[in-house]
Parts: sequence; C-alpha cells; structure tokens
Amino acid sequence: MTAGTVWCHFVLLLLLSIASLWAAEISCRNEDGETVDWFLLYKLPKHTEGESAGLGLEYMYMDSLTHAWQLSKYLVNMTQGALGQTLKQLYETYEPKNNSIAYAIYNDEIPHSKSSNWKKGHTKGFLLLDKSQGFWGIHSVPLFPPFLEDGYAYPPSGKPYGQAAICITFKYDQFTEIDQQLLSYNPSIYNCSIPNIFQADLPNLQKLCAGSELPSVTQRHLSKLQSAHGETFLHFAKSHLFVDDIYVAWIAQELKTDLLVESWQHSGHRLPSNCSLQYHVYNINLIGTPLNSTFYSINDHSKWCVSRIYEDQWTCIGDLNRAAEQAWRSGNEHGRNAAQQTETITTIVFLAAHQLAFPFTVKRSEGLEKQEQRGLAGETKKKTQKREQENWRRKL
Ligand SMILES: *[C@@H]1O[C@H](CO)[C@@H](O)[C@H](O)[C@H]1NC(C)=O
Ligand SMILES: *[C@@H]1O[C@H](CO)[C@@H](O)[C@H](O)[C@H]1NC(C)=O
Ligand SMILES: *[C@@H]1O[C@H](CO)[C@@H](O)[C@H](O)[C@H]1NC(C)=O
Ligand SMILES: *[C@@H]1O[C@H](CO)[C@@H](O)[C@H](O)[C@H]1NC(C)=O
Ligand SMILES: *[C@H]1O[C@@H](CO)[C@H](O)[C@@H](O)[C@@H]1NC(C)=O
Repeated sequence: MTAGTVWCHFVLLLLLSIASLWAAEISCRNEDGETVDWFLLYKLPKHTEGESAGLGLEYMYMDSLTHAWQLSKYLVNMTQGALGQTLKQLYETYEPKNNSIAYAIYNDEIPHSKSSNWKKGHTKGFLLLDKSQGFWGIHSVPLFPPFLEDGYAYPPSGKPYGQAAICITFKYDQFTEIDQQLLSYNPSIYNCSIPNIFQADLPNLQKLCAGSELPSVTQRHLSKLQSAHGETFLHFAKSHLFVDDIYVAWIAQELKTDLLVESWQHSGHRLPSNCSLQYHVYNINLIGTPLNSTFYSINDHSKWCVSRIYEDQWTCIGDLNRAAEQAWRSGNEHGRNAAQQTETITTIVFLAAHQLAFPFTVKRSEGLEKQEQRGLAGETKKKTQKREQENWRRKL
C-alpha cells in the first residue's frame, strides 16, 4: 500500500466515523429522520367544521428548518413521522441497555394504568440524553408515549381531540437546568433510567426516577433555556404552591403582552377571559388551520397561547389548562381545600418567537367584546372592530 492509499483510507475512515457520530447524535428528528433543533406538531381533531370526519391522526408539522406549517404525509401513529422518528431513539435504548444514556417519560395519565397520582404534576413529556446532548418533548396526549418494552404507538384515546407537541434539542449543560425545573412540578415519571454517571448533574431526575423523597420547592421558577442551535426559550414551571392561573397571574404579566389562550375547557371550573390585571388573557373559541378548515376549542385538547398583538411575537405551548382546578381532583385523600389542589403545570414560552408563531387564525370567545372594550380605554369601537377583524384574518 502506498502512503497515498493509506492516507486515503484514513480519510475515508475518518469520514465514516464522523458520519456515524452524526447519526448517533440524540436529537429531535424531522419527518425525514434528520436532526432538527425543534419541531412543533399539531394533531387535528377528528371533527372539523364543514368537513367529513378524518381519522383523528392527521397532523400539521413545522420545524426550525421549514418555519411553516405543513400537513404531514404521515399519520401520528406511524413511526415515519417526526414524533415516531424522534422517539425511535428512545425505544432503541431498550435493548441493549446503555449506561451512557438517560431517559424519563412522564404523564399524569399513565399507559395501562387506571389510577392517577394527584400529588404529581399535571404534565406530560419525555426526555432522552447522553453526556453530549438530547431532546425534551412536552405534549398534551394522555397515556403517551408507551413504555419502552411496548414500542412506539399512539393511543386511540388521543384521536378525537386536537393535541399538540413540541420537541427541542438541547446540549447537555441545559439538562441540569431542566432537572431543576422538573423538580418544581413533580412529574409522574412512569418509565426511566438515570444511570449513575448523571447523578451529579441530574439529582432531581434521579430521585424522581427512583421514587424517593424530594426536597421542598419554590412556588414557581422561570428559566431561560438555550436550544442546541442557540434559540432562547423561556420555561415557566409552577409548583402546587403557586395557587393561581398561570396564564393571567404570571405568563401574560411576565411577557408584558395580552394573550390568546387555547386550552381544554370541558371542566366545570373553566375560567373566563380575564382583564383584571394589566395584561389580559382571552380564551380562544375557534381555530382556523392553514388548510382553511376550522375547529372549535371544545374539540381541542392542546394547550398553547399566542400574543394578541401579532408584533409581540410570543407563542407558548405547554400542558396546562385554564381551569381553576380539575373537578375530579377535589376531595382527595389529603382533604386539602380546592384552592390548594390547583394543578401543577408547566408551560414553555418561546422567546425567539418570530419564527415560531402559530399561523393558525383564532377567534376569541363570543360575548367578550364588551369586556375587552372596557379594558381598552381610549380605543374607539370602530378601531376595536377593525383590529378584531385583522386578528381573525391574520396568520398568527
Ligand atoms: C394507524 O392508524 C390507521 C387508522 O386507524 C391504521 O389503519 C394503521 O394501521 C395504523 N398504523 C400503525 C403503524 O399503527
Ligand atoms: C451508548 O450510548 C453512547 C452515547 O450515546 C453511544 O456512543 C454508544 O455507542 C452506545 N452504546 C451502545 C452499545 O449502543
Ligand atoms: C383574573 O385573574 C386574577 C389572577 O388570577 C384574579 O385575581 C382575578 O380575580 C381574576 N378576575 C376575574 C374577574 O375573574
Ligand atoms: C386558503 O384560502 C386562501 C384565501 O382564500 C387561499 O389563498 C389558499 O390557497 C387556501 N389554502 C388552501 C390550502 O386551500
Ligand atoms: C421501562 O424501562 C425499561 C428500561 O429502562 C425497563 O426494562 C422496564 O422494566 C420499564 N418498564 C416498567 C413497566 O417499569
């Protein structure tokens, strides 16, 4: 072999190992299985207005590369879609067991389980990482994702209603911050592995995973997280000690913007739009998709918000509803009063929202105009109407 061919082989080997390293990188994945900084997924409800029922598995997809919503060519139960491609990395860790990988999946409604632990947070998500990087997903789907031994699937109960999910890729150092945030809302982790090499950086996750006693927490904590590609996200974590509507009492005032909020409003304790504080919060009533179909909030289980003024450019997505407390949580074994049982919640808010804004058009609850006009002193009715029409038409 000449020096030239040796060199050639060396370069080839180097390229091959770089390629395999690249492929092994734990990351959110797009619909082609490629690594992506973040993605959003909005599964459409089975019933949309004026159209025949779908399967309840179709979804809109957007990521840091496309920056635009597209109807996916896959169904959400298929492994080829972004959620399937991303979680594939998780299911692949089942066998063989890998002690350099940590993961946790949590949900207040656990697969195969009829009981819920009301002491845990009302929160749903998954994370997978090694000492280099990983991803964190937050979503609204009950009983999801399946246990590792069961492999990827989408629960039939998640079909009728709209659902949303976000996945963000983070470098390893951000997970110590995420570990702190998770402590605040005490997620119900049902499948996990936090090997000892992570103990120093993820102490809370390890305790949560082992089901051991946790240290006490603060009422709420706001954290600034940086995605792998350097986009900034704000994460609002509230513990059970913060007994208030997170959207009104915290997020809107913190972001200094009026918010339009979409959330599950079936509970008897649904909260009306609220203009009491400086920045107002309005419930969304009707949602228009980029496909020009519409659906009512009553058919949607997703939880997200956008700033009322488009230019403010805030979008949030999370796992909390605007409900004083969910009725079925009252009277639990501790006999605490209703106010103390307010849900534990997490919500992610995008800082760099210029690329992230939901291009879904939204219409607020009917009959709120009066309330809003009172809140908008000085603005004429005509102006309000005009702005309202623009709001409705504009692509959020
Ligand atoms: C997804 O759901 C559709 C409709 O119920 C079904 O026909 C299909 O077999 C499912 N695919 C997977 C991979 O489960
Ligand atoms: C275990 O995970 C590490 C880090 O992601 C990876 O480099 C390694 O190849 C994995 N080992 C096995 C046996 O899969
Ligand atoms: C609006 O929300 C704030 C904060 O939760 C609360 O103090 C106030 O009573 C609410 N106003 C109305 C009219 O419900
Ligand atoms: C939605 O409606 C707009 C305006 O009428 C039109 O330009 C656009 O092509 C429609 N989009 C789809 C996907 O039908
Ligand atoms: C889920 O995690 C895997 C690997 O971490 C374990 O092997 C399973 O036993 C576990 N499943 C349950 C039901 O705890």
